[in-house]
Amino acid sequence: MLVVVGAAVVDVAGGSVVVSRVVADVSVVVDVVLTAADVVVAPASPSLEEHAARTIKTQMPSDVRWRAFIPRKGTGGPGSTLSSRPERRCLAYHREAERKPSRYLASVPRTVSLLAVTVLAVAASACAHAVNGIRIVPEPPLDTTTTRPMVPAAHPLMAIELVEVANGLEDPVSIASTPLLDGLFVVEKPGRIVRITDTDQATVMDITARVGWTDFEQGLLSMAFHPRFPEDPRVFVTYTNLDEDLVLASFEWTGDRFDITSEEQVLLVPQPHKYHQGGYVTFGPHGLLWAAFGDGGGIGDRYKNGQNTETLNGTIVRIDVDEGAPYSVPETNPFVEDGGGAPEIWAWGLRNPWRIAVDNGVVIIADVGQEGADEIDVVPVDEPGHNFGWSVMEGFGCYNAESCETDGFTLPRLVVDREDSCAVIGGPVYRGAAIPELYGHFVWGDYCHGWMHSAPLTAEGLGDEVQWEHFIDRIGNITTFGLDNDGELLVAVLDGQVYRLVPSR
Ligand SMILES: [Ca+2]
Repeated sequence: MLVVVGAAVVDVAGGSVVVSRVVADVSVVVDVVLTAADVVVAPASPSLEEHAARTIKTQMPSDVRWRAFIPRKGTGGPGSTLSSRPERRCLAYHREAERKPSRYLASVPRTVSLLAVTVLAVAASACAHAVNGIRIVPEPPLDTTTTRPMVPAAHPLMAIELVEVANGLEDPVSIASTPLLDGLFVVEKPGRIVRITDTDQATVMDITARVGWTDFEQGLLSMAFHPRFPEDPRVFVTYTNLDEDLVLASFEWTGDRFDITSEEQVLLVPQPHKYHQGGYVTFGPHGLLWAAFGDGGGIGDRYKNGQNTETLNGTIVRIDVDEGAPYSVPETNPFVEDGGGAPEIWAWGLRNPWRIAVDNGVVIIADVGQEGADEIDVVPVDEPGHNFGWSVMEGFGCYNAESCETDGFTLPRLVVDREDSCAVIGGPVYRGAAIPELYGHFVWGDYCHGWMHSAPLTAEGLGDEVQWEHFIDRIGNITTFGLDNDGELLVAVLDGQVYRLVPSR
């Protein structure tokens, strides 16, 4: 059995499949002839080299695209050892399959890497008769099912480019903008906000002396301008204070900076541990403030905050910062009328919702998981009271339970497979003009692996996931997405850069 994935020109002749030539800078498998019965088609992956993916035109009669992934020339792969002698060629396949998986893992997504190795192993197997004395051991069969449909072949977007907007930032973790002020505002985790314009990069708030952080997930974490800014000059931020508890506070804009003497504390969320602050703050319909808080840490919800509705740990909070001192709660919050939990809570059962998006009638929560899966949860903005299940559940499975009924829990719309991720970074819903193909898409990425994906908002929540590896190389440690004043998409990486994403056609 040959799993054919990737980029090659394939001919069909007399019921056999001839992998006869490979495009451009992809090295070559010559004349591997198999019968159709020997071949299984894997879902074409958009994570292949975009060049090669565009070049492949051959369609099989079944309207299935046939591809083969072959490593590049000049990297020690079979292309560099090709010979007219079948024995040498097969030996090269064999060696490649046996010895080189790590190189593929470094250069392409894991799934594709494994498939590539499998192709090589099976290619070796297919011509084992020519390699006397060498035992060929193919990789185990692969599960070729996928929950990530490929980008439609007709997709006109060929690439997305990163245009550097700023660099030299210290641990940028949040990006904000407001139409009434030029530039971007970037949160540096140690406790600063930096304003970035076309001509300047200046610190406009520095509360490093008030920010306590002894571990990675703490610090100044996010900011959001009041929706009536600058009539209401407040920006709302979250940070871990010197007691390492999470603070939601406001500061006032003075015209060229935020006045740190104007701080008003809105919420204090005690943190039992150093991890899982969540900490995102944003505004939604009717000018209400939304904030996402993590379970407070400890592996596996040690403090059992996920299902504890008396604490704000592990919840989405919705409050009104225009009424009350320092806030009031809308009467439609789930525990306002009948009790049973903190009145600020809008939803709960979350582990580490580092980012949420409140957009166009829905709330999208990117909740970083413990072990099995990160979640993307999507619920209507006018449906308070969802319980997302942590830590009874993680993703679609049980976590702190031998068995669990899903009754009463809102299951994720999508889970991010941990095979190729470590922490989901939720973004906004893109509504800019530069990349119309992505209009209305919710965007997310992975902190460790630097990939970006998106999916369109639909009546059901989210449509088919689009893997951007087709469009753009992986980047560094993605910490946050953001939007500029024009609604165009930005992304920041921990190394200190902020990029604008622009199309290339
Ligand atoms: Ca959940």
